[in-house]
Amino acid sequence: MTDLFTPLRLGAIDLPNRVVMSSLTRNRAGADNVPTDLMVEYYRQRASAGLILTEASPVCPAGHGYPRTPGIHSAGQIAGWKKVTDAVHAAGGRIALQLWHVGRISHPDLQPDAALPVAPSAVRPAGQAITFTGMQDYVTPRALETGEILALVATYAQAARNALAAGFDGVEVHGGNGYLIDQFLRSSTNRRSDAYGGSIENRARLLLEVIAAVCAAIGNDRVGLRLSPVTPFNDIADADPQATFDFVVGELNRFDLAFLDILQGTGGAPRDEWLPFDYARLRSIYRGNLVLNNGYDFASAQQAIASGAADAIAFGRALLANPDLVERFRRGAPLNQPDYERLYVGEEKGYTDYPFLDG
Ligand code: 8OZ
Repeated sequence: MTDLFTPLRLGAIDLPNRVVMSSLTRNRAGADNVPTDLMVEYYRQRASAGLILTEASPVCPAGHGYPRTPGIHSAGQIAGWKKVTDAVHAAGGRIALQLWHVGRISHPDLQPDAALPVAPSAVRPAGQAITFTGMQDYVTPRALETGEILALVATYAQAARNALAAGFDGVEVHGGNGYLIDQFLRSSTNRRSDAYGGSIENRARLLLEVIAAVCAAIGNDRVGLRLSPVTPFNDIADADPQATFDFVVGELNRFDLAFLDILQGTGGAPRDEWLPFDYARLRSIYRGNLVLNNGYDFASAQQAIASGAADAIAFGRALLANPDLVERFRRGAPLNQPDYERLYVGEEKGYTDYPFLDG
């Protein structure tokens, strides 16, 4: 029987098990958003996961929207990530970098030259940005001009090449959670009248061009994609998420990606409060490897694999708090609980100090 401990090949990446570490923002990068030695230790500790997906990593300076998020656009950042990938590989693991651009979820205080954040349309998000001087209201972003999109797509491709130069086994394009690509996909944030707005086909154009460019840059068998069809995070909504994502997933088939990673549900809401969405339908449309994510425990993950609902399961909170999660699952051992006060602060506390089973 296929279960979480059955090896799996995702494109060019061979996983010894189907426990994937979900991308988790932790805000512990150093000066100039360079990965630190503490980050090396954090990822090294989690190398027994089948595949680590790193925290989201901005593809360019304008892609940043939070303090201390490690980029993949400078030589120093590439060198910092190389220490991470070397450590994970030396510990027997595999690691892919999540490519990120926040779009409108930023603030001039976090942008080069204090510029306005960019977005598909000048639609201001509700809520506040976390800046170096505290919380500040989001601003109305500047709508990207059609003529800027080619360079934006090329930026993702260059970031993917940077990721391979840094020793990553692959990349995951962040297409979810209300960030730039998702802002293009959704009717609530995309009011464009050019070829990148209006119909579902047009709203999906940026995503599909980014995927094509990243595949051309590093090979389709090292490229994954994160989508989150009904998460309302970052003030995003869609008139018809099922139609949008049925179309997107159908189009993705032509790229033969390493994997598609779907964040299910509606933020942290319990399962019975998730907005309606038919994930089995996506599964039936999509012909590649599917990773599902959100609130799985050992039993529900085993069930999802056994039933064929997913090929692998991504764990966020569980792997954050249990570096040896795979071994704990194997032994049926109890799990450490995450320290929610220290998700985004605390340096080593709540980060590299979670106990292993064997001390
Ligand atoms: C939590 C805090 C900041 C960013 C995401 C990259 O939700 C994030 C993120 C999560 O995808």
